[in-house]
Formats: sequence, structure tokens, C-alpha cells
Amino acid sequence: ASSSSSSVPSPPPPPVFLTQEELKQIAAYKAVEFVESGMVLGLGTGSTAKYAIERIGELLHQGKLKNIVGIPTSKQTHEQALSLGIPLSDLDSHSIVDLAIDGADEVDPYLNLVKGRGGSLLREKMIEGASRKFVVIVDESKMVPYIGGSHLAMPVEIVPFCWKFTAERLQRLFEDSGCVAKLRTYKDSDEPFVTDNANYIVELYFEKDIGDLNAASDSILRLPGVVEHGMFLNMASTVIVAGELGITVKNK
Ligand code: ABF
Repeated sequence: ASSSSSSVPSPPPPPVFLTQEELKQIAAYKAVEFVESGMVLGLGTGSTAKYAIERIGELLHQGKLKNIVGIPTSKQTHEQALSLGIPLSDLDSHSIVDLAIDGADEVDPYLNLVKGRGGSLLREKMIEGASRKFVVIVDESKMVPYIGGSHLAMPVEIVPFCWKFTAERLQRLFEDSGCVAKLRTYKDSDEPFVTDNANYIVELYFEKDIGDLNAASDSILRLPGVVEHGMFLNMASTVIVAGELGITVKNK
């Protein structure tokens, strides 16, 4: 009797999901494609920007990038760039930055950002505000329907003097949105987190959409004792989003 073996097709391989770290690296490497020799670069802070800085250092050493100078947005980034041999400078020497690359904590549909959960919002906003082009790199988990929509911290840098007074006034500004203000402390400690600029960070948590972001920004900045906040409005030129289904480049 003839033997018939029914050829059952083997099941497709399981889908390979990219980890969040892989997505961050993909977005970061894509952003570095905007870097050209001779540029003054704003170097961001955080785990996504870290990959972009690594890539810039790699291209520099391969001779594929020449005559670039980096302006770091934090002491942490300064150290990383130094260790990679990236020449460094500051805004006093270069008041215009050709290209800044940085991460973000939230991105809304209009490319407004929340940044600063890494504690470096002031230097980031100064450097990215002085940039001709500001490219933001995120994995898809950072996309939100509206600013504050992650219900995670929106950081505000304030002076340490009478911080409770300032924190309470910030909280009252947004009481209609169910705002809670918390002083940022070091992990597992009551010690106030101190920024690179010797200030404190108050974190605002919103239950609801705070509505007009420009009005919110103005009301925060009018409070004496406030240095700067983590809403980066109308600043991003391009946002590169790395997701499971690929990379999306959103231009302003
Ligand atoms: C930095 O990037 C911070 O402003 C922001 O908090 C951080 C995002 O960090 P990560 O890329 O590690 O998620 O610019």
C-alpha cells in the first residue's frame, strides 16, 4: 500500500516583537541621519537620546562625520559625549544650534511635548529653543491624546526658596483639572531632587485635559519662584516615532 504523507504546512514563526529599548535605538539612529559634518548639535538627555549620542560618536570615529560640536543638555550628557570624544561647547560660544536631538516623555497630536522627567528641562528648553531644527525621538509609548494624558508627571523647575508655597500655588492653578503637585525627591528618599542648576522640581499630575496650553504655560511662568516648565509647545520640528509596525516621521 502506498504511504501517503499529508504535508501539513508548518505554522508561521511567532511574530518578533521589538523591545522598547530596540524601538528607542531605531528612532535615535533615524534622527542621526539628519546630522551633517560641520553642525553644531544640541545633545539631548535620557535613555533614547543616549543612543543618538552613541551613534554620533561612532560616525565621528569612522570619519563619516567631521567638525561637529555638541552642546549637552545636562551634566549626564556632557559626561557621555566626553567619553565618546565628541567635541563640546555651550550656548555662550554658539548662540544658534543647527540641530538638536532629544527624547520626550509625552507627544500630543500637534507635536507639543512634555519633557523633563529626567530633570534636565531647563537646559533642554534653552538649547532646543535655540535650534534651527529640533528632532524628537520616541518609542510609540510616548504618544498621548493630549498633554498630561499619560497622567504622569509634568515637571516644573522652581527655586528651592519656600518651595511649598510655590508648589501649592501651582496646584491651585489647575485645581479644575484635578491637579496634584508633588516635590520630586530622589528614589527611595525624602531628599529633594536637585537639578543641574541647583533648583527643585515640582511634578504636576493632571486628572483631566488642562485645555489651552499656552494659557497654562503663561500662568505657570508668571508665578515668581518658577524657573521653567516641561511643556515644550510648538518647538519640535520633527518627531520620529518607532513602533512595532515601523518608523513614523511626523513633521510640524
Ligand atoms: C529627556 O528625555 C527628558 O526631558 C525626558 O524626560 C526624557 C525622556 O527620557 P527617555 O528617552 O529616557 O524616555 O529629554
